Amino acid sequence: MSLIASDHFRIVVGLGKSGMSLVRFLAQRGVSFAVADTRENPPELATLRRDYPQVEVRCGELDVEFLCRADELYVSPGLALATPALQAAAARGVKLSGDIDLFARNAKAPIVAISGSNAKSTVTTLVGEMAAADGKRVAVGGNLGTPALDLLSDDIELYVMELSSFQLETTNQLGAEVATVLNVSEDHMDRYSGLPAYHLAKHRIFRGARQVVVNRQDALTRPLMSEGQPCWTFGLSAPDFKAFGLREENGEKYLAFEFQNLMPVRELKVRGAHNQANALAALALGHAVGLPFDAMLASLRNFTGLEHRCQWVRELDGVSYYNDSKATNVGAALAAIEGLGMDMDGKLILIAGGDGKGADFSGLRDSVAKHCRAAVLIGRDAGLIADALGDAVPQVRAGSLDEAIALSRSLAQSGDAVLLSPACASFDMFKNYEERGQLFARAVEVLA
Ligand code: UMA
Ligand code: ADP
Repeated sequence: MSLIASDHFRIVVGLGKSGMSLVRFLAQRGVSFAVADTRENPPELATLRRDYPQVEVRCGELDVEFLCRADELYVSPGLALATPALQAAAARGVKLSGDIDLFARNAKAPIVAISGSNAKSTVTTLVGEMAAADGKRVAVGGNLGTPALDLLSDDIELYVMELSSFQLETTNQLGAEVATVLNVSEDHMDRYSGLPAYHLAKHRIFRGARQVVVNRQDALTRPLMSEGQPCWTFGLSAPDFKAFGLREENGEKYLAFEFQNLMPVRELKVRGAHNQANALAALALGHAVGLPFDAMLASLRNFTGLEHRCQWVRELDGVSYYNDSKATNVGAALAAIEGLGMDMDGKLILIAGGDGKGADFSGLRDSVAKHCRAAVLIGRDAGLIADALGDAVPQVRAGSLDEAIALSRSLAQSGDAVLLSPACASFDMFKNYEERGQLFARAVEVLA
């Protein structure tokens, strides 16, 4: 493989999962490329050196002169486009793009594209299960699990893609069959100048979409510029034309499409109003790509939810314990507090805190006051959450997750629930949210 600078020379910037999928993709197609990463020892360095020893790699601070040898940079999602070296290269005419653009150009089957601040993984998984239940050869991935380029195959009949705002920043033309932004609330404020910039990144998902799905309860999910495509909506209100929603009849609440009741809500195994919204969103997306209702409803009946998302762990002394470690922002924690809080007679003991990513925690105050008996705060930004909650509920600080669990147990009364829903990323105390959730679940399981 030639690595000589030419009109067709690319540089893969970032050597994590996305970067390594780009390397495999470009190498298979005989494209000339090199790799750069700001880290001295990026995660896939050993794999690259073993499998592609001829590829030039530059680790450490990005060198603008080196980047400018390329006509196009494929930038990994973890690296902000605002990074000065990338901007300097762009100013000198180097094109910035990413793996999702390449994926979109090479995918031969329709794409269901799903973004949003919360519920992406849940809805992506559900739509994937619905398509599989209909016998479709479906590939599911993106921000969730397998990087997009590793999913490409001529056999696939449908791609169901979870896309983050980071991935969408470098996506110029997706051309999805149906695209949605499920909801918009603050997240990643350490990377964006504010909510408008984050919102704009998410809305790139609609570029070239043939159909769109919109959340009726969140105006920020409407495409900023309509291209006149068919628009399906979902929301917790009663539906009318082209809409999915909830309808109550004879004391029974149903998931419904237009004027047709599809299935009683009580048949869902997942709890909370937010999960009813997620079921409706998945139905809307599946319907847009022609999945039949019987297969979709069968998947909904079987779905028990994903690990670390409001997952019931056990009951002890009349107190239930829930692991919602995936609640890494305020919007997700609010959905759990309200979703569980409205569904139970007792109160919640909320365990929250960690790396707040620059978030404003004041939005938690009213829901915590309404549904919580106490808040147990952990991690780097415990103080910020404490200030935001003020006197809404009694608060205690814990130095570790184990201490937080012990304190929560002593504060809970029979009929209450202990909810780990941190509203923060985990990196100040744990490897990732999975480790935080697993340690919580394990510690709760061994409580005597
Ligand atoms: N990094 C550097 N220097 C570089 C490149 C990356 O320091 O030159 C750092 C980033 O700041 C980041 C870390 O390395 O902290 C990983 O970044 P990456 O772009 O190499 O990440 P990948 O391993 O390619 O994983 C990415 C997604 N990660 C991010 O967007 C941070 C994964 O989503 C995704 O599963 C994977 O691509 C495959 O598509 C994870 C994630 O946390 C689950 N996503 C965020 C979220 O869900 O909130 C957006
Ligand atoms: P994402 O992939 O967008 O992070 P997940 O499905 O992994 O979404 O869920 C992340 C968090 O969001 C979990 O804590 C979950 O309880 C919460 N959540 C799930 N559905 C919703 C919703 N409709 N609105 C707000 N939060 C939600």
